[in-house]
Amino acid sequence: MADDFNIKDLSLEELYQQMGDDLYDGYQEEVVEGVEEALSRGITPYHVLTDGLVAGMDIVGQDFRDGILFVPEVLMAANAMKAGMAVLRPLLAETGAPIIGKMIIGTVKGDIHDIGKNLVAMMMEGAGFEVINLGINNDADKFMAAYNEHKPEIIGMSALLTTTMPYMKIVIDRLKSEGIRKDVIVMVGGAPLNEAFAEAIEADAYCRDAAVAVQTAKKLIAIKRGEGTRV
Ligand code: B1M
Repeated sequence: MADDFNIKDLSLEELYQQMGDDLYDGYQEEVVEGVEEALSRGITPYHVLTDGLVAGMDIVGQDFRDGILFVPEVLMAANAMKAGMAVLRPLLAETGAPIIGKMIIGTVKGDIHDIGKNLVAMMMEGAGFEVINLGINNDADKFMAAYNEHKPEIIGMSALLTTTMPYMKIVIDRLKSEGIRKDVIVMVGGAPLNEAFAEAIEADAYCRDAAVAVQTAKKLIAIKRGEGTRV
């Protein structure tokens, strides 16, 4: 961030714009500063996340797609995004809500995108779920091992590439062959997915974003426990 102005003088809209610019430029410290400034104005962590950070990352995504940004710059932006998310994570998690379920979540084999998956994990924690985050590049063995160790009600999978999304079906087929498919709720998400894909691979739900993931998890857990569909 340039030294010739004070972020405290910016309107909220200008502050978000500045955060987006800093994210785009991969300026970690400045992104953190922007997040802290927005929080100090009483903006909720959720809104700082979605209106500040995620909105900024959308621009990075568009320019990556259009060949304006390349992998090194996008990686720097991703790291700046993570620095901002690190400030928000404890705040999103500290709702004091009782644990309402357990989830394991990971990005599938061949895929190293983890920002969206981490965001889902953060929001689920904030909603009262215990979340075991398996990280990136998880094959079916890793999902199975984590399932056997933690016995979660929900398995969440993330994929950001059209080439890696089919791997979700391999994990689901493995759950079937191990005889545990009916015991666990499978939720999937990631930018290239949609409802039809989730249905085709026999996942229980496609989640467009982190907020939908939370709502869907609550709903499906309630149904699984025979508590009806109201959440
Ligand atoms: Co990559 N990349 N990338 N990338 N990258 C995309 C995905 C791409 C769409 C960019 C583009 O061309 N416009 C494109 C994929 C094209 C395609 O498959 N059709 C692409 C490509 C091609 C690649 C490489 C192949 C580039 C190369 O090497 N030539 C390479 C692949 C590496 C690999 O995985 N093997 C690559 C690498 C990278 C970086 C390492 C530089 C970096 C990742 C850093 C990181 O994650 N730590 C990166 C990034 C940052 C992106 C973009 C720009 C942004 C992704 C992101 O973080 N979005 C992305 C463009 C885009 O998506 N518009 C792109 C923000 C995040 C909050 O959103 O992840 O969608 P998202 O998550 C959302 C929802 O999707 C949903 O909720 C989240 C929060 O609301 N959701 C879930 C996600 N997971 C969920 C799981 C759930 C539920 C909901 O479980 C229940």
